[in-house]
Amino acid sequence: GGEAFLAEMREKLSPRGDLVSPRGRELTQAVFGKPLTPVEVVETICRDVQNEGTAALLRYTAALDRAELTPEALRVPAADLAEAHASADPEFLQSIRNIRDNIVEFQSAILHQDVTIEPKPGVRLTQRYVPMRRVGICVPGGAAAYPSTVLMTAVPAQIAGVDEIAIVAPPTPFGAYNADMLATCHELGVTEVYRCGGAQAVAAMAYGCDVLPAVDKIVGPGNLFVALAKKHVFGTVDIDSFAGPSEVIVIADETATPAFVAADLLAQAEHSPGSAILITWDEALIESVQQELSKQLEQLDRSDLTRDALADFGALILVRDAQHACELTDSFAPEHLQIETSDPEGQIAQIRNSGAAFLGHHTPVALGDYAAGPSHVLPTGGTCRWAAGLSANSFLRSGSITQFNAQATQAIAGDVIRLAEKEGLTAHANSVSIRSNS
Ligand code: HSO
Ligand code: ZN
Repeated sequence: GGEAFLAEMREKLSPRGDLVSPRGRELTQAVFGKPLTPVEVVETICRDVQNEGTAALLRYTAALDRAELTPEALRVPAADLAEAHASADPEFLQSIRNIRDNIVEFQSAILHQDVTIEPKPGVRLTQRYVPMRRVGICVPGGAAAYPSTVLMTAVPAQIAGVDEIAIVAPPTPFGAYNADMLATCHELGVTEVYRCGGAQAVAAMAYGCDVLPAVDKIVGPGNLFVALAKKHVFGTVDIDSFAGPSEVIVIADETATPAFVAADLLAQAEHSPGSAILITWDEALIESVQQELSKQLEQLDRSDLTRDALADFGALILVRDAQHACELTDSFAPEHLQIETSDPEGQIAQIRNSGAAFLGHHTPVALGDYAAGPSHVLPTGGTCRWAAGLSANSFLRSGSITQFNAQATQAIAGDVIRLAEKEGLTAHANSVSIRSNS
């Protein structure tokens, strides 16, 4: 049934760093002199960038991204950012400002606030949140340009109060040479943008080099190599998540509009690879959605890629009832969940696991991708069982602050000393008794 099918789909969607594809064999043979798995490629690149800095970053940018850059050309000049902004479509810039306002409003509202309690006289306990000093953001530039990713990562970091934000984007027309992406950076006041991508950019941000000072945390989407590199450098820096292809589960019933449901599935498949799964207990809906899919596919710019993604990672699943739909969804733990039924609130209450949920007939995922306010950087691959989507809080770290006065220390001394003695740590015990006996 559905359970086994979805488990198989999970498997198929999970990023594999341990396999050499035919194309990978050819490419790694040419660049590294022998066939390497993606994990081996990333380990090699990260080690070289750590040891050699800028020289290795430039070498891999030339070999893998086919861009011969000087050290000076790695950073996008301020004049280029200003120029992209000056020549941008005013309506585009107005949309960027509107969206930024939406993100600011939501992210400010959810930002953690310091908490202080005085549980006993003379005891002050605080959990405080401090922004990270410097963060790095990966913006993709392979298959499409993503000014929206700049918004959905940089604005939450700004709301958190991060001092320095560095953006890396591959030196491509969809990446660091994309005027819309650069104009968005300028509009948001992001001045540090670098023309590099892939594992080499992640390594440069983690270890730092002459042209690109090290960051404290690396966030943002990317291909398999970016994801593996983030995993590799985790521990030296923090990362947001290990991300795979984008996914949606749409739960729909007889109240759903087939054309809407099909449009939502296609929007996800368009990410190619993107996984789009419909779960319904209305048999007629499967049929009508199928018809809409074929009809709408014809009209899409990326119809071939989208059709392939649907064939590989798409599914229309018929279940017994709403409860069955919720159980299946929960076990799949989708990045995006869309509920187009008569009772979306009732169903979301039954589902623990989803990265981001979109309720009702008028809330396509695209609203969240582009404009609503929560970030579109979300846990994929079932990791929303334990990971959260990116938010302003992702750029804070918490720390505790404890302060006791003499009386309060005296009052708690007996318990501390008893435990310290149990552990055989007499210096610990002494550091308390020396105060409480005086
Ligand atoms: N759905 C993607 C984000 C995105 N969609 C960007 C369009 N542009 C991952 O949540
Ligand atoms: Zn999307």
